[in-house]
Amino acid sequence: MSNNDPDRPARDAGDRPERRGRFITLEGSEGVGKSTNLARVVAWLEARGLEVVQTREPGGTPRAEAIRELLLDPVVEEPLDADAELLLIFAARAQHLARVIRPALARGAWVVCDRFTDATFAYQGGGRSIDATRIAELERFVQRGLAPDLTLLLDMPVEAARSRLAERGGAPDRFEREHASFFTAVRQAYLARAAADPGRFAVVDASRPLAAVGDQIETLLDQRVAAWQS
Ligand code: Z5A
Repeated sequence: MSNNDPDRPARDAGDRPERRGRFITLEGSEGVGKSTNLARVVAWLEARGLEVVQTREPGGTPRAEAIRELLLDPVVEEPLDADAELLLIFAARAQHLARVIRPALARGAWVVCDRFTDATFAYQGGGRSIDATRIAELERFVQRGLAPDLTLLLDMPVEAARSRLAERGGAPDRFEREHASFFTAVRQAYLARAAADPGRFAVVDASRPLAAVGDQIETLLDQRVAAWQS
């Protein structure tokens, strides 16, 4: 396979050889507190003198953020086909990986990302019922073996999370307009992925007060990061 873009890092066979930093993702259904707690993860890492790149999906680069706008825009005249949605998400991810995530990991930075491919398995797989094997094909094609080292899954009942968002206010985006049953399927898909890969996932009870959630996240970071460094 040719690589004509001089900015594109060399293809990473099995990913590890060119990768020095660590990759942490935060996942969960809408309103569980990912964005709020991401700041706590970043602060914990920076307090240990680590270079941290804080980013999000869909998005993380100007072009990927433009794709995010397409995905979230609730244009009702032209519904977005589920396959088109899936491909747009992986197009944004390819750009994000090439421009931000791979270069950061290669220079030894730690990447903390608000959602990544587990969200695709949860939303497009669980929520939209797209076959997981098709999502996994795109995952292999786009990520070439790169996966998070640690995924914090913030979990809580769907209705309680949705009422947090209602309190926050603002116009609902295209996903937020989905019915509660969609988000129940998303939550179940996330929990199934966490159960299947306990070495990478840590499930956090996000229904508790913010301080308690943050404390559990810090305890998990203490345990997991210490294990990596031993
Ligand atoms: N999507 C997809 O379909 N497939 C994919 O592969 C990817 C994404 C990557 C945009 O993501 C949409 O993209 C998303 C799925 C889809 N749509 N949905 N739904 P997003 O991450 O931007 O969307 P989001 O999950 O809706 O983000 P959010 O609304 O900002 O939720 P959050 O980040 O988890 O929560 P928060 O903003 O940190 O907190 C929500 C409110 O609760 C806020 O007022 C906080 O102050 C409050 N909060 C937080 N924690 C607590 C606690 N512990 N107690 C009380 N109140 C709290």
